[in-house]
Amino acid sequence: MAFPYHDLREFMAACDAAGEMVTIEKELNWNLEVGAISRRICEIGAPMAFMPKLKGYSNGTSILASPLSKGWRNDFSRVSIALGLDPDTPFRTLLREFSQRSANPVRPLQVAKGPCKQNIVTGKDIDLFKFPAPYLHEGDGGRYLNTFGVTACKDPDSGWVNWGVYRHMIHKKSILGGIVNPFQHNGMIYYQKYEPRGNNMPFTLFFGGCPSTAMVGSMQFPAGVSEADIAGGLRRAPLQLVKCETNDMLVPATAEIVIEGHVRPHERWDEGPFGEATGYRASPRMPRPVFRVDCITFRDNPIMPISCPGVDLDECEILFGVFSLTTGMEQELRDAGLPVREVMSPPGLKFALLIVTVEKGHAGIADRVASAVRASKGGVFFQYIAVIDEDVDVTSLPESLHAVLTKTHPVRGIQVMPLAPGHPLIPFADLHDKMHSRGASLTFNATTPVGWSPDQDASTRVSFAESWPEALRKQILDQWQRYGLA
Ligand SMILES: Cc1cc2nc3c(=O)[nH]c(=O)nc-3n(C[C@H](O)[C@H](O)[C@H](O)COP(=O)(O)O)c2cc1C
Ligand SMILES: [Mn+2]
Repeated sequence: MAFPYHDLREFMAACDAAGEMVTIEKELNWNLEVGAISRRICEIGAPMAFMPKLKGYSNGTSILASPLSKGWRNDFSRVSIALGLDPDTPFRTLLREFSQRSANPVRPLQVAKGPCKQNIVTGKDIDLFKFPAPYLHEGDGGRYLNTFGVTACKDPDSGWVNWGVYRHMIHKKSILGGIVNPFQHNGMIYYQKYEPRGNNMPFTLFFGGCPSTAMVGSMQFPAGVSEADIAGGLRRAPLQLVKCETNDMLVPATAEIVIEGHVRPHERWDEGPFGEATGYRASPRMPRPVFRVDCITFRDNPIMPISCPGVDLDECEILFGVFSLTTGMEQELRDAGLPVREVMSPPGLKFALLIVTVEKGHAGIADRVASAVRASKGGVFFQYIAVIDEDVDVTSLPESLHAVLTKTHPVRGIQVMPLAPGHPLIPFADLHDKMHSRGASLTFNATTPVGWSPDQDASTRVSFAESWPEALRKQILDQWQRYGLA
């Protein structure tokens, strides 16, 4: 394993060696076929697919489908490989490793040149259709060139450059459209800094490079924090970045494709709909910002990574929903001084539910946790928050739900927040709510009320680990083979 990876290709080689990549030699159609394969990979936990032969494309371009979406039954082997770890690394270890590395950022190095400059196209020669943008799901509003690229934009006041993964549809040969949410960092920068001042916002969208770049782009870190530094932390070595051709932002020198351009203030074209990471086509075709392309640079034979969202895991859910929200919310709750044990945004639930286990005996703890979650950037995503005071295994959804649904009083244990912040992909939100980033939220209080005595009102969990003396359990485990039950 050549860790840290210098580019997407070295990561592909590592996955190939671990049986986590298949090259599909058959010619595939970018029109629905690529999307269907990519989606099914996520649903059954198959290897990622390298697709070098695409109908109508003989220009050396190819697709890498579902690069990190192996998260089936808590098996995140491709996330492990991306971090240079054993593919069998347990889920909790992986979460801890991710937290620890992202807390130790490494600043990038600027280099003078790189393979991403092997081909440079500007002006009338720009044609986004030269890249095999797939038409992913039936019902999508167009061909989505970007489902796993990283968009960089710069805060004009502080100079902070944000990297984020936000999808883009092709409108025309040199024009993309995308969803720019006001609660995300690209939205904060565009709507609060460029648009009110009447200025164009330069952007750069890149694909490929070390997989840590798309990982950090999919994750949230505090405003002002450069995702490039965190990528350095994840790979434990600085990224090598080169300057763009038409703006002063820096991108990975080994990126496969780099698209530079600008977003005009107040310009909106109809974009979408799209099959989203909530597992629904959830937001209608509507006017959204327009990304005008000024320059494209790319490697010879560029590989375009794609993600095909849907029910039961995808890159957005795994990287953002599970890894980023779980570790980010845990940090925020600890920073708020709350007696938190573990936090989990469970895989498969599309960041609809946040589970928090807490120490026993703290009055009002469920409301305090829920308020802290709501106050944070990530809180926008959770419609349900469950606070539990038992030592449940938060990586087991049945075990967690057992506690939530048995210990929450259906009337007294529920707290509803009718006007909570939300995002436009929440299926139950009406159009007005979607347009105004409004949701609604509910807290399950599955904690034992303070003052309930363990042998009177309170219930005690019953399980092998909790209901027999340790010495007896050890004796039984030691003899298990002899019972003939192994
Ligand atoms: C494949 C994929 C597609 C995504 N698409 C979008 C999107 O279109 N809009 C969006 O706001 N977030 C999208 N996300 C989630 C963001 O990447 C994530 O919230 C990240 O934290 C955003 O970066 P920021 O915190 O710097 O704004 C996507 C994530 C992935 C992995
Ligand atoms: Mn950010």
